[in-house]
Amino acid sequence: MSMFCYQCQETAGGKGCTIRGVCGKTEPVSKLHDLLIYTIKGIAYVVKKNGGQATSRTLDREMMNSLFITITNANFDDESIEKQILKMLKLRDQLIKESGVKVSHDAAVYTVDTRESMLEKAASVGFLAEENEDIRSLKQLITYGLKGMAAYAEHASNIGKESDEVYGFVYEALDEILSNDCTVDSLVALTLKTGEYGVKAMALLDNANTSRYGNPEITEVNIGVRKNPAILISGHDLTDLEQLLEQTRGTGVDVYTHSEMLPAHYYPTFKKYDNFAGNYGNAWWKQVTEFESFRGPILFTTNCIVPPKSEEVKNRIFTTGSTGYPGCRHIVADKDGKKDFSEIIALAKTLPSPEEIESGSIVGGFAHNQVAALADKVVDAVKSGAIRRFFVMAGCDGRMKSRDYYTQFASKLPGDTVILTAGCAKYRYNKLGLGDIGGIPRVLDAGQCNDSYSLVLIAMMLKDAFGLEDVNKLPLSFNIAWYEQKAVIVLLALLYIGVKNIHLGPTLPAFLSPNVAKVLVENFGISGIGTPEEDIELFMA
Ligand code: SF4
Ligand code: SF3
Repeated sequence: MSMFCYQCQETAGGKGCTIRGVCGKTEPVSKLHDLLIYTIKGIAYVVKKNGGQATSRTLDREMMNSLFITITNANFDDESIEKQILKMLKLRDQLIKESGVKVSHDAAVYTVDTRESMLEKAASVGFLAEENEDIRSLKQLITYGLKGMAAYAEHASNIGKESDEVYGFVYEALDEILSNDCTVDSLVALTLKTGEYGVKAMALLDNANTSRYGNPEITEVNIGVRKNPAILISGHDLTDLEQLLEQTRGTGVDVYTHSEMLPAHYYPTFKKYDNFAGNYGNAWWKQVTEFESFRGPILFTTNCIVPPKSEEVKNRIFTTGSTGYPGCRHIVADKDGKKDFSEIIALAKTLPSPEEIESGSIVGGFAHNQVAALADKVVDAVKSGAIRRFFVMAGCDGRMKSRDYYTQFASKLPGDTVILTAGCAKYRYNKLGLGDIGGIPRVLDAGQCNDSYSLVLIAMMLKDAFGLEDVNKLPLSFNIAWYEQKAVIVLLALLYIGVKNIHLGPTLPAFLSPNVAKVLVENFGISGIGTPEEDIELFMA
C-alpha cells in the first residue's frame, strides 16, 4: 500500500484510497499531509510540556494553516506542503529553545531535510501505525474535526478575531491523540469536547463575519451573466473576496461567486460593489465543465479544488491562503494580510466574458439574525399548522450518483415543510422552485457550511419560542450530507449540543470502526439514509 487516506466521503470503495486519491491526491501529497499532521502533533506535545503555552501567534496561525492544508481538495501542491513541514519544524525547534523544555518524543525531535527523507519518515508515522482499530477510528474522527475547526479559526483570524481558548484546545487535543495512553472512553470524551470547541470556533467566525460585514439579509442573487470580462472566486474566505472587490472596482471587470462563496452576496458590505455580478455555477464538483464555460480567471481561497482537465483551464486558476495546485499561480499575503490580485485582473481583461449557463435568480440570507426578525411569522406558521416540520439539510455536496437522494428527498417533502440549509449541499435542491409558505421560502439558506452555527441558533430560538426544554422535541429533523472534514466538525458540534437522531449520508464515514459506529448509534441515534420515500415517512411520523 503506497498511501492510505479515508478522510472523505468519496474514499475509494468506501474503504480508503491506497494508490491515488479519488480526489486526485497523489501518493507524495498524501504522505506529506501525514507528515505535516505528525509534525504539528509534535509541536502540540512541546506546548503541553510548556504548561499549555505556545510562544507566538505565528505558531498558533501556522498550526491552523497546517491543519487546513490537509483538508480534502485544499492543497495538492507537494512543494508548498514540503515547505510547510520545514517551516513547522523550524517553529518547533524555536519553541523548544525559547521554552527550555526537555522533550524526547520522536514527533518533537525528528528531523528531515530532503523530499526523500520526508517520504521515508511519513511511511512510518501515518495513522495506520495505531493498531487498535477503535482507538485509531476515534483519533481520526477527532483529527478530522480539528481540521474543520482550524479552517473556521483561520477565517476568523484573517478578520482579526482569534481565541486563545480555541487555539489552546487544538494543542491539547493534538497532544492527547499523539499519546499511546488513550482509551476508548477518554477519546469519546475528547470527541465531544471537540464538538464543544467546534461550536466556539463557529461562533467566533460568525462574530468575525457579522461584525466586519454586517448581518446576512434576505437577498436575491443573479445566476445569469453580464457582458463584462470577469473573475470567479471560489472557497470560503470573505477577506479575499473583500480585497478582490476593492481591487476590481472601476476596472470594468466583474466578480462572480462560485460554490461556497455564494452566501457572500447576503452580507450588506458586499452589496455596495456594482461589479459584484452574481453567482456562477453550482457545487464544487461541477467545476470540471463550469470553469470551461466561465472563460475568465478563477481564484481559489479554500477547498474544493478539482484537478483541472486541461492546461487552458489550469492557466486560469490562481490559489491563495492554504490552497495550492502544482503549476497554478499562488498569491501570497504581505505581513499585513494584503494580497495583490493585479495579475488576475490583468488576465481577466484579456479573456472573453462568461458564457451563460443559467438565468434568473435564487434567494438566500436566512442566517440567525434575519430569521430572528421573522420569528413571529415563523412561530405563527407553526402554531397555525401551515408549517408542519423543519428539515436541517446542511453539509456538503459531492460527485456520487447516490446524492440524487437529496434532490429527491427535497422535492418529495410535503408542501408544509421547510428546509433549513447551509454549505454546498444546498445545490442539490436550491434551484427546484419549491415555493413558499405564506411568504416564508421553503428552502432557507443560512450560508456557508460554517453558518450551520446559525441553524443551531435558529433551532434554539424555536425551542425557546415554543417553551421546550429539549431541542429534540421540536418538529425538526436533521438529514445531513457530508463530504469533507468541515462537515465532521459541524456534526460533532451538533452532537455536543445534544441533537439526537441525525441521519448522515450518503454513506457513513469509512473511518468509523464498527464499535465506534455502534457508540454513535446507541448514544446519539445516528443513522444512515434509506430511500427518500421511506425516510420522509419515518421523519413525518
Ligand atoms: Fe481519498 Fe478522500 Fe483522502 Fe482524497 S481526501 S485521498 S478521495 S479519502
Ligand atoms: Fe462544500 Fe467543499 Fe464541504 Fe463548505 S465546498 S461545504 S464540500
